[in-house]
Amino acid sequence: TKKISICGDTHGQFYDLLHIFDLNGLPSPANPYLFNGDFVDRGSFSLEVILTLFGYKLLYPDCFFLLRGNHETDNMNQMYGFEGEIKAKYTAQMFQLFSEVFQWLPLAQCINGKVLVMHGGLFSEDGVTLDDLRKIERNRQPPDSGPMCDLLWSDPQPQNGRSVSKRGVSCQFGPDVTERFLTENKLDFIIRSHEVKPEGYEVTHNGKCITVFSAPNYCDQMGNKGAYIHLRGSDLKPEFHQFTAVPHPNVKPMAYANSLMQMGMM
Ligand SMILES: [Mn+2]
Repeated sequence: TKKISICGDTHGQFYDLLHIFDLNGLPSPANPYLFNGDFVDRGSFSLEVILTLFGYKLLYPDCFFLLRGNHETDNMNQMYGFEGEIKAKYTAQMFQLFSEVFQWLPLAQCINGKVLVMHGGLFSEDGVTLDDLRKIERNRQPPDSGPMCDLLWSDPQPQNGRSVSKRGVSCQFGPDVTERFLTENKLDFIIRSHEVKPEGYEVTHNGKCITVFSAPNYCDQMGNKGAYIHLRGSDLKPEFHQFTAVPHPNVKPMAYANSLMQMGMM
C-alpha cells in the first residue's frame, strides 16, 4: 500500500534533481524512489547526479532503485560528456569504475507484479516473458539487437505493429504490441522514459504505455516540463506531478562532450 515515486531521465541536471527532492521529499524508507535510467551525459553535472543517486542506493538499498538507461554505456559516455566530465573532475580510472558499476544496474523492475518499468520499452519480437528478462546476462555493454538492447532503446509509436527506429537502434512498437505483451505477462501497464515530452510525461497506447521524463528544459533549450509519477500499492493508479527547471551554475550542457557532438552533430 506504500507510495513510490518514479522519475525519468535526469541527464546530469543536478540542480533539477535537488529540486525534485525539495518538492517531493528526500529519499527514505517512508519515501521510496525509482530512477529510470539516463542519469548521466548531456548535462554537465552528471558526476554530482550519479554520486547522489549511488549514495542513496548505498544508504537505502531496499527502498531506492536505479535502472540502467541507454546512456549508462561506454559508447554514449564517450560521445555525450560523462567520460570527459569524469576525466576532467577525476581520472580515467574513475570513469572505468563507473562503467563497471553501470553494467550491474538492473534493466527493468516489476512493481507489485502489475507494472513493468524500463528505460526504453518493449521488444522487436513477440513472446518475450518476464522470465526471459530475468535470464539476461546484464554485466556487459548492450548488444546491437535483442531484448537487452530493446529494453534500453525502443520507443512507442501511435500506429499498430512495429517500425524501424529513427534512432537507428532497436524498434518502435505500437499499441497492439503493448497489449499482447501485457496480456501474456499478466501486467496492467508499462512505464518508460527515454524521450523528452513537453509536459514531462505522456500517456499513450490506451493508457497502457506511460512515458516519464525528469529533465526540465532539457539541455537548457527544449522548454519542456519535468515530471515524476506516484504509484500507490493499493490501486497502482499513476498520479502525475510536473515541475519546471531551476537555475544552475554557468556551465553549459555538453561542456565535456566530444567536440564533434558540440558542433551540433547530434
Ligand atoms: Mn535514453
